[in-house]
This record gives sequence, structure tokens and C-alpha cells, in this order.
Amino acid sequence: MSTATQNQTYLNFINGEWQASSSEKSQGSINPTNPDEVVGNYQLSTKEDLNQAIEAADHAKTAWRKLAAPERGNYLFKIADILETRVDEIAETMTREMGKTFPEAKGETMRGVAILRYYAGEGMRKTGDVIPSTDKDALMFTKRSPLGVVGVITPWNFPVAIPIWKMAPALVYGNTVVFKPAQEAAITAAKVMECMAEANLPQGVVNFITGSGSTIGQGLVDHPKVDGITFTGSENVGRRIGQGALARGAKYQLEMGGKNPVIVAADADLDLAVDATISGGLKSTGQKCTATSRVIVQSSIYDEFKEKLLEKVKQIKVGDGLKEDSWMGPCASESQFNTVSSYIDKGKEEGAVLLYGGEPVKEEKGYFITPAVFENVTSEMAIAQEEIFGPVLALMKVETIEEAIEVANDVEFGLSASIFTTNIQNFLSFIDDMEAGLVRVNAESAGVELQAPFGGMKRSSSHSREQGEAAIEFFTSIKTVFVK
Ligand code: TAP
Repeated sequence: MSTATQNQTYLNFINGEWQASSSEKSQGSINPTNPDEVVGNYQLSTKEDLNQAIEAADHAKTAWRKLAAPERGNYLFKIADILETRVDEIAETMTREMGKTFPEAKGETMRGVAILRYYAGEGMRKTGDVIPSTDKDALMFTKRSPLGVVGVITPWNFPVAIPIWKMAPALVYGNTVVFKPAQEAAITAAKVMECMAEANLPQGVVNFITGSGSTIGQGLVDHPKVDGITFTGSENVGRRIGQGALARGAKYQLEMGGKNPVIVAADADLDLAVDATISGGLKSTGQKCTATSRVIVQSSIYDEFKEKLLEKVKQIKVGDGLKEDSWMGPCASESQFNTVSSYIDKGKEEGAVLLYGGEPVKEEKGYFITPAVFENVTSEMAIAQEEIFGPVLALMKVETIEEAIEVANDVEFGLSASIFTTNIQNFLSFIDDMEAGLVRVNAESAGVELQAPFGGMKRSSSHSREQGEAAIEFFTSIKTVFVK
């Protein structure tokens, strides 16, 4: 594997050109596996740079909207082809920059390619309906219009897939974009932008600008020429963005945290449930909005499940995501490591029992922590209520499936939930009663296939959906046309 990105400086992409920030300042993005390594430098942009990017997107929007949708789709096919030739390189950068293992990073990058192709095809699908009029001489139909300029604000944990699942539908439905990635994954995002730039989209259609959330992110939210904001990230930031966008009448879409349960019923295939709990909870070091964090188990099989789970968790190899034998990489940053460690302390203080893990890996320089398993966790504890965003599983014992669903619902988030059961009545109750946007039966908590809607209930989401056909609802408005 190469170290080609090391210390290279990446620029903003504004109005079809790579540009340094007017601040003349850049910042290094750190490798969490080896904090002495700078993966690359990104621009610390200013409001002035942001205004330029927004003006460029605004200027480009009419011509882009008027381009035939299949032609817009063709640009996405082109970007997909370019990205596909760089999958290994971009995945390697992702592993260096935010720590997820190389196979996971590669899977995510390939998903980015598939999302681009899916939305490229959307350029050839219908976007309106003919509605019967009571007037026999009239034609009544709906037509979709783009919002205009869309601000895309993304987190560090899926630095390829999330920006693409926002930008691809934004573009194909005729919007122009200003993209602000998370600083902690800015180099990976810059490489996605390179693929877009190479596809030669018209000037100003996609603009890329790095810098802090408080300056660039907030600036996008507040700018009168930004017609829509699509955000994925933490709940605190999301709420603030929602309020800002609402105050000036911009459309917004928020995908935020999760506190996802898995229910293991007495009749479950226990080996399947154990493997899925581990994979759903600990892959990507638990840094997924859909990660399993609460494991709610029926008492009659609790001990057997716990023993099987612990046996496998103890075998997990934590290490550099670029090494083939590593199953789990580091926390993505020092602050993430500190947050996870403080939740582990809090869990112990609140009376939960730490059965295994939660320790820094002493032999490693980076922000590595062993996967933690708690038991005797009750609903009022912080580790049962708050999103930890780390490799921590909280075991909770219940008697019945009704109680399990009640406990599963006893949080303010509602993103993803799974049940393991072979009883049809159990899973029908679960599908009906579970307050979550993604409910899964005998399958680990995870995202969904890209052609299906993705999003949460309760505090997890602003209730619009991403991915699949559902994305059109956010990225367009309906025009109702009556022709006499
Ligand atoms: P955040 O800290 O919320 O950051 C997300 C993005 O918002 C970053 O680009 C950040 O910029 C920017 N930002 C920060 N302050 C802002 C402000 N005042 N105005 C506008 N933008 C601002 O989240 P994160 O730590 O990157 O990601 C982890 C969180 O994302 C978790 O809570 C996780 O659950 C959530 N997440 C949710 C989903 C879905 S689909 N529900 C998927 C993945 C992740 P900088 O950080 O660069 O300053």
C-alpha cells in the first residue's frame, strides 16, 4: 500500500477550479492508527470562500436545471466509472484517515459507485403523474422542480457513501451543490471530489469547501441563496441546523443519531444472533448511526447467549485497519476515544458490570480500545440512553417479548432495530410496535440496500428519507400543472 497522500495539500473546488482558501491556512488530517502521521492537509476556508462557492452554485443552477435529466444522469455514470478505477486508493485513504478496516472502506467506496449508477438511472425515470381533471378539456399533471442550491454537510464516519447518497440525487434532480465534508475525513472527501471534477460537470454545479462546521457549515445554513440543507451528523448540530434553516424558510433534511437495540428471543438461532450482534455493534468500531448498542435478551437463554457472545468478542483482533488480520480499527480520533472511555467509566459508576474490554490497547500508538460488553444495564443509565458511537454493547435481561419491545422503545432515538426469533408472532409484533425507521428480522442492525428508503423516527431524523426513490421528496418540490 502506498503513502502517496501523506502531507499533500488538498484545495477547495469552486466554480470548476481548485483553489486555496483566502485564509492561506490549511490543517493536517491525522491518522488515528498512528497520530504522528498526517494523511493530508485540507483548506481552512473562510466565509469569503464560502460566498464564492454559493455564488458559483447559484449562477450554475438555471443551466443545470434546464439540462435534460438523462444528460445529468450521464454525468453521474461518468463519475461512477472514475470512482470505480480509484476504489482501492480511496479506500486506503479512508482507512488511514478515520480508521475503519480496509475491507469495510472498500465496501463503502464500491457502494458509492453503485449509488451513483442508481441515481444516474433515475435521470430516465418518471418524475410526475397525470391526474384526471373534472374538466374534459384540461390536462392536469405534476412536475418536479429542483430546489436550486443545496448545501451538503456530512459526518466523518461514512466519508464516501454519505456525501454520494446526498449529492447524486441532488444533482440528477437538477440541483447544484456546495459540499462541506467533516474535517476529520476531509482528505477522503477531497478524493471523491476529484472524481467529480474529472467528470467535467459544468462550472459551479458541484463546489467543495473544507473548514470548520461553525464557520462553513453554519455559513451554508444561514446563507439566503442556499435553498436546501441536507445534513447527517450528531443530534446537537442537527437541531441547530434545523432551527437555522427553518428560521429563514429553507428546506432541510436531518439524519442524526441512534441508540439501536437488538432483541434476542428465547427461540432465536443463538449463533446467528451472536454473530449479528458482534457485527452490527462492533464493525467500524461501533461508529455507525445504525450500530447495535443495546442487546435485549430473554432471560431463559440469557446465560447461554452471554457466554457465546463473550467467547467471540474476546477473539476480536483490534489493530491497524490496513493489516489483513485486523477485524476492528481504532476510534476515529482522540476526542472519540475520550468520549468512549468516559462512557465506560460512567457505565461502571452507574452500576453496570463490565464483563470484558473497554481498555486502551497499550501496544498501539493510536486511539485503540478493546470492545466492551456490559451487563446489568437498565434503561435509566446513560449507556442505555445516549449514543456512545463506540464499540460498547450493553446487555439487558427481560422476561417476555412485550417487555423487550417496551425496553427497546424506551429511548428518544428510533433509527434501526433488529430482532432474532423464529416465531412469526414475535416478529409481527416487533414490526408493528417497534419505533424505528429501519426494522430488521434475523439480520444485523445496519443500513439498508441503496434502492430502499433510509431514515429514522423520533429524535433520529427529521422524518424525510434518503436513498432510493424516496430521495426525490427532499430534493424537489412538486409543481401542479393545469392546462386548459
Ligand atoms: P457532527 O459533529 O454533528 O458533524 C457533522 C457535520 O456537521 C460536520 O461536517 C461538522 O463539521 C458539521 N458541523 C458542525 N457544527 C456545525 C454547525 N454549527 N453548523 C453546520 N454544520 C456544522 O457529527 P460527526 O461527529 O461528524 O458524526 C457523528 C454523528 O453522525 C453521530 O451522532 C452519528 O449518529 C451521526 N450519523 C448519523 C447517520 C444517519 S444516516 N442517521 C449516519 C452517520 C452518522 P466539522 O466536524 O468538520 O467541524
